[in-house]
Amino acid sequence: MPQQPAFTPQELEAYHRDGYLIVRNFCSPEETDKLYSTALSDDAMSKNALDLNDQSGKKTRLSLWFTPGNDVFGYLTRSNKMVIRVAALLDGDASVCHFHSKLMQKEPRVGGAWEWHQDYGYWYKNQFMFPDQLMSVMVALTKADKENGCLQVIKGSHKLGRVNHGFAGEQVGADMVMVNNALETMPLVYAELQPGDALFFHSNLLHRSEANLSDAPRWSIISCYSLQSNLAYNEKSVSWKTPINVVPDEAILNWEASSLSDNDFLAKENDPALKETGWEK
Ligand SMILES: O=C(O)CCC(=O)C(=O)O
Repeated sequence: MPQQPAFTPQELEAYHRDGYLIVRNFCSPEETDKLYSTALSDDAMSKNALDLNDQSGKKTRLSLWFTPGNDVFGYLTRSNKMVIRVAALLDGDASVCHFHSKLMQKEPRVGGAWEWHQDYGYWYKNQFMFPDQLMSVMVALTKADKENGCLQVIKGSHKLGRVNHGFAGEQVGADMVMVNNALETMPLVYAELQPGDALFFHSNLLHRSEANLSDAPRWSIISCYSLQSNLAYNEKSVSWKTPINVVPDEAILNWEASSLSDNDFLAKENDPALKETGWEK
């Protein structure tokens, strides 16, 4: 049976104009429940969590791994519905590869902020050549709204190209002169998501999020993708240049899933680059 096109022409136009696109109900309630309950219960996820300080010293927690495996998150990131959408949005015909995924764990009342940045502000140091061949997909595992620190984006800011970035706490932050100029010029949008919604965004889209001062957790998974044609001259991991082994969507719910302990998690203390220059997203 021929595949449905991943997006309508209007959706593609919106992504290229705005630098992001929200797909509501990208994951069904059953898929979202399975992902969230695995995230909460799998020991490997909490054992491999990194706490990063924002500028005010508030901690934000994440676990990051490179190779998408045969676990429920691997099935999500390798699912046909994900890969065909990413392929439709990236600039080129080469195979889609998975750079890394992160489980973002913004805990109630403590989950720290993310400073204004472009993902390519981090990935430039990995020497990826083409920002139009890089993107991220955030899938909400809980609701994300203004109260619990949802992502904020500057609509259309991917068209600025990469702006300068420096350090902000243990994070990398964009030059605030350019951010303020962008805020004067383009709309600020709160990307509020319901569990299961997905936000697809360009690697040069300026975005941030505030601390989670609410009583509700704000958990999400962010997967970052590149095309095989996009060489990274300073990146040690290998999944970014390995075409994704795509699985059917039903794998998320129905295939036997292995533990996350098989994943190649990033460890803050073991990575000399992290010690020297801040963490690698
Ligand atoms: O999860 C968040 O609030 C922000 C994360 C983020 O900006 C990123 O990973 O690029």
